[in-house]
Amino acid sequence: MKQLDKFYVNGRWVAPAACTFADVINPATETVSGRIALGTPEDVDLAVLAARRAFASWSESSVSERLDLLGAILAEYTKRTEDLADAVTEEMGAPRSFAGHLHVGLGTWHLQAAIEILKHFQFEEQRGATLLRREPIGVCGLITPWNWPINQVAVKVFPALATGCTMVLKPAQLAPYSAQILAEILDAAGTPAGVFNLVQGKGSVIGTALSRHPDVDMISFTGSAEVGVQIQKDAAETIKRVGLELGGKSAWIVLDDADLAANVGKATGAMMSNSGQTCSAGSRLLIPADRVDEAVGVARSVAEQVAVGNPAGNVAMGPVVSGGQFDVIQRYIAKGVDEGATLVAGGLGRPDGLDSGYFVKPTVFLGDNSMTIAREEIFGPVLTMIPYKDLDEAVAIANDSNFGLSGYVTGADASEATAIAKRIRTGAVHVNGGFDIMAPFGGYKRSGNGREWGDFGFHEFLETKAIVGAAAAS
Ligand code: TAP
Repeated sequence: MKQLDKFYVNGRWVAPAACTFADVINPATETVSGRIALGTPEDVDLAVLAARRAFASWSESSVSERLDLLGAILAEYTKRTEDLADAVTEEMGAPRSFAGHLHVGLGTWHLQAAIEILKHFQFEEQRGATLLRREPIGVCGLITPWNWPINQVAVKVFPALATGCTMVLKPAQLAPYSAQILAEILDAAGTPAGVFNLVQGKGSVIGTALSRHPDVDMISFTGSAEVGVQIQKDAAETIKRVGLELGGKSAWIVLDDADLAANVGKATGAMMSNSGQTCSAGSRLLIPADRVDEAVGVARSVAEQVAVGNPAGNVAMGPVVSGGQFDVIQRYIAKGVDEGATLVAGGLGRPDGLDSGYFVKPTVFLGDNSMTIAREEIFGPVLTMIPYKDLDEAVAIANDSNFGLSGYVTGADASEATAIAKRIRTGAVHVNGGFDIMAPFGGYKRSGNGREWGDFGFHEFLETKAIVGAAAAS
């Protein structure tokens, strides 16, 4: 039983201001795996004060000092990868091998990317008579969700460190373990006191206190649109920058060619990974109307073969994160049936043989884009297949969404797929499974306003200063 009863503030593990605790539930067993202390606004004040004091020197640190620190963090992170993977499996239920390779792997890759970018990043640039300087924005409040707990923390903490910012991290209550280990890693790497601070607790308390805090210069938030709206309201009074990475309802367009069956299979499998709890998941699968039967047959067969079970074992899909999330997903599945969508695979209830744990059946519907299951983010292993008559209609359906996070186009002709990708109004489109750790990640429309990953992630944490008429560097 884990006991997280200290916060990391000003380079030390300190007792919280008040002694209130919350249980952490293992979603595979529904049993209590540990307890975390719940912070108060007083804890936030101390952490922000530490970050403010540390900003004076860290913002002036040299690139080589920051590279030394990031290198030391990479060494410590590498030592703790097994612990991190165990933590992710325990806190949010990702299969252990998947947690190790992808959840923890993404943290390594983002850290390596930050190091490479920092080596060459132009913090100063002479443009005519003006010296442009990119300066750290200041003290940052980082608020993260539970679904990719290390990745979401990594894409904020590493660029913030690299650009000379100081920070207070508030991870999701449901997934506190991996963030706590990350704080231990930063401590072991010798992060200067106050540069990184961690306060655990409720979003409505810690998140609100950070968003409203007069001495926090920026909030970087990943999570739901509803909370994103609230944070913007809370931050408005102090005019702080608010970076938002929100939800999605991304379309995956399968082109009408010889690769159709293989691509429907890939899209269905991808939807079920991480139990469908991925903001950029291709949760609307757009298929040619005259090949519906073939596509439905492939999707059914793939969904029915997904091995669901104890994430410690050799499974493709573990549980969803919590009882609350399980109930939300069940309601969406019921709504899909009520609204007349055809159930292709899965459905209500747990998979056969699983009587406890928050396990959901890999579920596929055939429906249309007006249905709730096509319009709202379910955040579970539920795929909605939608037929299209021609490519103009496919693009129109893809763009007919309040969200604009991601998109996918797969087909034999990469040029044709790329031309379609250009017409989709989202922050990213993946052609034939393309993946790039340096590519910017973020959304159009209600999917947010920022761009993380790669050098775009650095710009999130920088202010631009113009020194007009600056003396040329000697
Ligand atoms: P949320 O409920 O929005 O929670 C995200 C974080 O915000 C948590 O740490 C939460 O704390 C905190 N929070 C809650 N209320 C707050 C408030 N009033 N002020 C400040 N912070 C507050 O999201 P979730 O359920 O954890 O994650 C799922 C959502 O995140 C989905 O919509 C998903 O699409 C989105 N997401 C987006 C992306 C990108 S990059 N676009 C990536 C991953 C996830 P508690 O832990 O106490 O609730």
